[in-house]
Amino acid sequence: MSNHLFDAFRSRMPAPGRLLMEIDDGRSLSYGYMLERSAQLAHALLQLDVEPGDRVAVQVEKSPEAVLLYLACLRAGAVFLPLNTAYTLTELEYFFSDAEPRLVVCDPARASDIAALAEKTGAATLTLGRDGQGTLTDQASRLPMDFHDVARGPDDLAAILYTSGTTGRSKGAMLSHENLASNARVLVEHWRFTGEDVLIHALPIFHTHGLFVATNVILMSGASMLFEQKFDPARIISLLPRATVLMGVPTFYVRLLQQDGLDREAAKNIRVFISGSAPLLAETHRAWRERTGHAILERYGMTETNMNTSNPYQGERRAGTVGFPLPGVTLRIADPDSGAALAQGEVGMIEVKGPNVFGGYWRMPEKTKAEFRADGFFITGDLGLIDADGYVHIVGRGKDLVISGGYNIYPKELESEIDALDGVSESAVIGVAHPDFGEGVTAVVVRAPASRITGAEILGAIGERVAKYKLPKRVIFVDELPRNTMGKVQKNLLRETYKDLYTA
Ligand code: MLC
Ligand code: AMP
Repeated sequence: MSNHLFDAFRSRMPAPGRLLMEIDDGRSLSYGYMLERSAQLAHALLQLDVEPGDRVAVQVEKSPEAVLLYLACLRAGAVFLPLNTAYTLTELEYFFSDAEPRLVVCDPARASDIAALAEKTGAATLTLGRDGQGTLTDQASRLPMDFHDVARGPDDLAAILYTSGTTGRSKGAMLSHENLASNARVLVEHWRFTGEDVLIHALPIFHTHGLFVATNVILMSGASMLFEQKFDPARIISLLPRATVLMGVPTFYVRLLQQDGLDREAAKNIRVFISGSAPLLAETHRAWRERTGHAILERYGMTETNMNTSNPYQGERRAGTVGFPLPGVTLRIADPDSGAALAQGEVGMIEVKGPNVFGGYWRMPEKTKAEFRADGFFITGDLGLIDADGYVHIVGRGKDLVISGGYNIYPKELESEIDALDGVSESAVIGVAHPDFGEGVTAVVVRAPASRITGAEILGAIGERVAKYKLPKRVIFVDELPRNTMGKVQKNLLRETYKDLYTA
């Protein structure tokens, strides 16, 4: 047996001397170097007793070495478990206890705190810094530069990515080698990637977009990337003439439009601009076309399913739509309650099936069962319709979720944290239109009787426990929350009341 995903990359790999990444610190890294260094890291994993199927939890700053570690995990048969660098120790403690990793790799600056947490679940802790240095690299640098990849079949796990849930507890989405390989193959074909492409990679590499959509597509086409530690709009403009593709969340495009240097001349070498992870406003699509002459290609995916739909490469890229189901993906619009298929044009639950769709949530068979129909379709929680020309439109969400700058925030998690504070009676967290982040997390809070708790105090208290990007941009105090006759908080009324909060 072969190693399903890594062999797929290998089969498309160019000559060892070809460039894989040019990094913003001036370094360049070839395909040959990637093979040698990921082999050394894979040896190190085996030395650390990582066995096939063991989880390797990784919370490190973006660096080329972090990508090599992902590849080493694949080659060693381990399950890669990337974690947002913004996660607090409270959040990490939950992930470690749930996933029970064999090994935790973290930034040197956080090593002592994280090692103490990891120890509780019996995991060893090694470090990997932004500059690529750390105890893991030290150990790997003494090991052989070739490695016999551990056999892994299509259904074996390649990665677990945690996604928050409507109940406030995060769930680990289990992604197989074939989930990732099939999607990367389809995207390479659909978006016409070749070995000549140069992608500007400015996304974080701990979520689906930057890790699988961007990185896997490059590896699957033998192309290269300009690998940026951070999204810096002025720098992205300066890189455009040397690149052929940019992938980003809508906030990237909104911020780039604020740059003077964005024009047709700057964008003339670009083959395609791709957007996803959150809705791209039709207004941004139009403004981009006016400035650059390019219609942004919008696609739709999620952690559990990888990419589901895409606007066409050739053909009309329609603003406000996410295009057509990708080859191999079946998408239907169903009645949210019964699951019965709805007629074309009707709004309902978006459900998908295909080789891209994950196998289930880690150690949560009941939650997994609840999110699949009996005939195998996954219930995305997104509401949409298919128009007369077959374009899929996302018109809302059946799940209580806020997407801010491409990051998902589940209100339930924040409400539980806020409600637990002394001085708070209850709260409702909503998303409100925000010019930069798309939606701004907003907390509407009812104080407890005689309490004088302030917004700053609330943010200070929960800021110790949840990642910074989840924190409400505003806290609003009210006497009571609007409720329907069943006693349920009417978030639609709150969203309406505060709709101009960030734009007025
Ligand atoms: C940063 N902050 C955010 C935020 N990002 N707040 C809300 N939403 C966000 N997305 C906070 C910071 O902590 C900081 O707080 C303040 O906002 C200002 O930070 P900044 O310097 O403006 O932020 P920046 O570092 O520039 O980050 C913005 C960003 C980043 C848009 C570049 O959020 C980003 O890279 N987003 C991409 C997320 C992504 O990859 N999503 C894909 C998920 S996969 P303070 O208090 O310090 O001022 C998926 C599936 C699919 O969804 O289909 O792809
Ligand atoms: P995540 O759980 O982080 O993978 O986020 C997935 C969610 O992001 C989806 O369920 C959608 O709600 C949303 N999403 C992704 N791409 C788009 C898009 N192009 N338009 C609208 N929503 C999107």
